[in-house]
Amino acid sequence: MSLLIKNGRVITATDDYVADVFIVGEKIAAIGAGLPVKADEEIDATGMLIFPGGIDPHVHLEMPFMGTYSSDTHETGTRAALFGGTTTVIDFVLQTQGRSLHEALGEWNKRAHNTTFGDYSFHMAVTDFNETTRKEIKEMIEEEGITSFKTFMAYKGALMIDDRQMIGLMEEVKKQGGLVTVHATNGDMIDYLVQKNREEGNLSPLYHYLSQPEVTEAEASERFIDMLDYTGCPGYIVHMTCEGALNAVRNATKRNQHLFVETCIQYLLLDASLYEKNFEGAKWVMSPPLREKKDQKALWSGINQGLVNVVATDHCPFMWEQKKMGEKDFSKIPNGHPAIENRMELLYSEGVAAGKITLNKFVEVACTNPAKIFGMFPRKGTVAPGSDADIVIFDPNKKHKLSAKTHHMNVDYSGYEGWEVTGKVKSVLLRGKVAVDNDECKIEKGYGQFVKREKVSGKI
Ligand code: DUC
Ligand code: ZN
Ligand code: ZN
Repeated sequence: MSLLIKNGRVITATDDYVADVFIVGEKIAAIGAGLPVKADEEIDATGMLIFPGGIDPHVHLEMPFMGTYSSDTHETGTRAALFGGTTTVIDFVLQTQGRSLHEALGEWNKRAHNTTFGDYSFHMAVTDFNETTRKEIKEMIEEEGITSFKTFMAYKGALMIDDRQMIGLMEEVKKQGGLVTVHATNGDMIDYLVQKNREEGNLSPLYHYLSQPEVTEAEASERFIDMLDYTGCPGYIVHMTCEGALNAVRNATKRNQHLFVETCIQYLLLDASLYEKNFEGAKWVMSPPLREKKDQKALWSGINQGLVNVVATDHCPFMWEQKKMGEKDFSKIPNGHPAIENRMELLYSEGVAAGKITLNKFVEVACTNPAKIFGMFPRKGTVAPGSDADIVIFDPNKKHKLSAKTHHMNVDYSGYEGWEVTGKVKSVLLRGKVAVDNDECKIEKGYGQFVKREKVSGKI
């Protein structure tokens, strides 16, 4: 089966030109102006942008968390992702404390195998680092193609590891050719502030925000970066939200550290004033919380300065009934926010169309860098001969509104209800197949494949 996408404006992290893209089977076979080829099917992409399928390296699908499960499964989440131009996601396997990494992987494999629409991979979240876990790191990397290991410096008593375990894990991961990723906030400080607010009867969503001040993130980020420097392990800080944490990264650049930084679309666009809406603020209860306008500015600058490498989502949706578990106590509101479907269009609209970042930067942070950092490049993350034909055909001028009434995520509200965005996904190809076309899904559940990843170099 072959397909010719004619006359689109091809955007990669470095290039911008009008050409035809010729696809044979699952791969891109050739790119050039007026390609003299005959294909089984043709798509006219005149006036459209052609960019690589988005890669969201931070999603939680059917995640057991805070006494419930995130409401998008691997099936519904990867399908919604495709509608929004994201063709590959990286979900998190969570080790249960006292159990092995293999046991956890077995559970997640059962959930994702033959159920996904889009391609996917896993990070392994290490919540209990001990001698058994140490031995499993090499097997995860070499046999399973899972090369990134997530750690939590917060969620005390559930997911958090201490600095002793962190150093041990970094040493082992470095030795085996992987990457340590981190939720970098100070778990003990947050625990203290949460308890204090509860005792004082401060129970509304606003106190979720006030229990995680900027210093809790800046301190943990700096500590993580120092431990990385000491061990020489490559690292990646997930969902960075604030100026204080970014300043710690700036210092690391002076030491030429192998450090990558991710922010999420919500931290670029939304701010903490949303927590003043009484219980409606629960829609944006996530950790870390939304911050201030000055932090948004710092993050956009960080993207342009190359300090922030990736824009992801931390997609972790909960139905409104689930959010209501914390109606009387903010600390019981399941943490998380839906965005897997909205990331690419929001970043294009508020980033590129609004003049904050270039088209090339958009592709770099949403597609290419996640592929490079996590060992999937050049198979994923670019439009080039030999790469998987994961392609978005995008109408840059079409305006539309985001709403829970029209989105495909399995969640009954939108964090962006009524937002008008410029630019819309028209069609999406996944490994050569049209997966979405004009708001219709064209593939079946189970088409998505697990992506085994390469060892990481710590450089991009
Ligand atoms: N933060 C969230 O808001 N949800 C899932 C996990 C996390 O770290
Ligand atoms: Zn986190
Ligand atoms: Zn997360």
